[in-house]
Amino acid sequence: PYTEAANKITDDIDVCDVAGIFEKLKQCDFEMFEPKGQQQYFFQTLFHDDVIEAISKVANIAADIMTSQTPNAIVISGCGTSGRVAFLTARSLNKIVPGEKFRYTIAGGDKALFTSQEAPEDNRKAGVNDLIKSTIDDVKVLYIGITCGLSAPYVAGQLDYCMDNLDKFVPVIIGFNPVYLARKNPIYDWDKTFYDVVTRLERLTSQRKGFLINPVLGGEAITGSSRMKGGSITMVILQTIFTHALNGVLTSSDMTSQLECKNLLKSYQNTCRLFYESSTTTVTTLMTSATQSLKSNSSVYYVSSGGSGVLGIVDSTECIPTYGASLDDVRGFIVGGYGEFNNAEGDIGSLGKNYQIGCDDLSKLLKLRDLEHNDTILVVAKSWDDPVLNEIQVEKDLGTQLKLVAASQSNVYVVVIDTEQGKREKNMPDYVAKLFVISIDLNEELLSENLIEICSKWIFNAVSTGAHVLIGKVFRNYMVDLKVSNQKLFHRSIGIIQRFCPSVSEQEAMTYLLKSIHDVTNVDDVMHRSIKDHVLRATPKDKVVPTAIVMATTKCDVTQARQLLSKYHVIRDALSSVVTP
Ligand code: F1P
Repeated sequence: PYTEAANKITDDIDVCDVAGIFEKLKQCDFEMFEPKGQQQYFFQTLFHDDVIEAISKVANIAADIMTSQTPNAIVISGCGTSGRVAFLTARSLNKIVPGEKFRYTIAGGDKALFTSQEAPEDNRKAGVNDLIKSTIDDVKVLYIGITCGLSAPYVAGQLDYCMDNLDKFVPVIIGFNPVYLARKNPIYDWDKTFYDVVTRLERLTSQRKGFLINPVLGGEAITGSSRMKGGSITMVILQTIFTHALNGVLTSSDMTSQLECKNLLKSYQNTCRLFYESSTTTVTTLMTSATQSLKSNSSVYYVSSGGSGVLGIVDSTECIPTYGASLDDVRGFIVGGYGEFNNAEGDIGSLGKNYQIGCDDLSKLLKLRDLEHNDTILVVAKSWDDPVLNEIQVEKDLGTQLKLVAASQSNVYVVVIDTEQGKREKNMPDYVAKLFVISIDLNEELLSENLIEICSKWIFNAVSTGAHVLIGKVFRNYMVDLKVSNQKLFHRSIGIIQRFCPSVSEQEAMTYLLKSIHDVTNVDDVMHRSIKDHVLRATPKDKVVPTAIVMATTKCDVTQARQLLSKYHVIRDALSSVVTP
């Protein structure tokens, strides 16, 4: 699948310096709008007529629901980053559309907004139950399921349920593979695969009873890391649908409607270009600082307000399963905490520190931190009026703490993304190491908040990706130290092992993976177990895939492989010692 394919642009990202990494991330993100390489000749991309037509049709249905008086709803749903983007979208639209019509469901519930909960992604029954629960009182529901890889069982279950109940649901799927590359692996406890379900949807599209929005984006910068381009284009598509719906789509003809959608999409493309043209120094400085922090066992903290606050939290959440990062390496905080976050289950801060997301939580955390730490604190503001800029003034609790940590080794950076060139209203507190202003000159009143928000996502994604690459968590452009925490990641791991040991078959690669997961030299006793069992055992374990790669390349046993890895601090160094170029 294209979402799991390695991208040629980032082949050697692991040996690049900050400037090189920034350049590659930029080229990869540009591909969201204009993919390079062979796929553009075979598959539809974002600006393909069919994609734009589907977006415009879905916007029409959304507009109907948004203006109707009957109890109708729009449910946006997904797993991991896709579910978090669903939440972000529902959250911001409920603020402007009366009637709380927007809902979200995410595999694993609200816990999954803050920490990775990948096992529930494989649970299609939980998907159905969550959907039924959130739409029990509704007459008509626009269901938008997001799964970048066209793969998540949680979404497959919901989609199938919608198609069984077409009198109530209009199903829409957003993903980034052609249908024939949808996942064909069996889904636990079911006789259908994702492929089966999405081909059923494809048949409905000709009758306009369902919609499929699946442009190809080109491979992710870090192979399979759909939190990056996948998450960004999901935001672009959802925001285009709903902005267009809010713009009064119902009064326009099909042609005009499609043209308007195209223009909205072009605004994002334009913003992406402007952002990358004006942010080189900002992002490379931040990447360097974040790298220093992670190298010295310190942390990277993001602080923002509103949607950018949510996006900072979303970015940090994915670092753990993607890079084997610790819970403390990268964390996000939002001005106003849960009061502002506005998730369905409310304040779940009592579940542990990773669910504590307010500025007061950060402030408490910094108070307890010894001054030896070399943290990077990144404050991203969406304008000079952004409340986060008040929050960091020294007379406030957080500001006072930041001043203290800045006096030691920690670095506090402020980025203001501004749409008005040259407008500077606030003086920064003295402790701020550097203020960056990214000016995005936009003529898009209505979209400007969304466009700035997505720029903050690109900043967070680039900083966390760059820093993890620079501390050696990536080998070539593969996330070799991923957590093997669900079916998709189990299969991705087999692919990664084969990538570095091309001589081993898929079956052999799986054998090495199982040896690593179960710590055995002979897999006879574990082979018959289900993938679900393997995943359960693998989830809490460290260095599962690197261990399997070492075994596969050197033909050693699991103990020897672990011994070799323990000699190295850096995964990349360990693997380059055994993998021949
Ligand atoms: C959902 C997801 C990703 C995450 C990881 C596990 O993927 O949670 O967001 O990064 O790859 O899967 P998808 O269903 O959107 O393809």
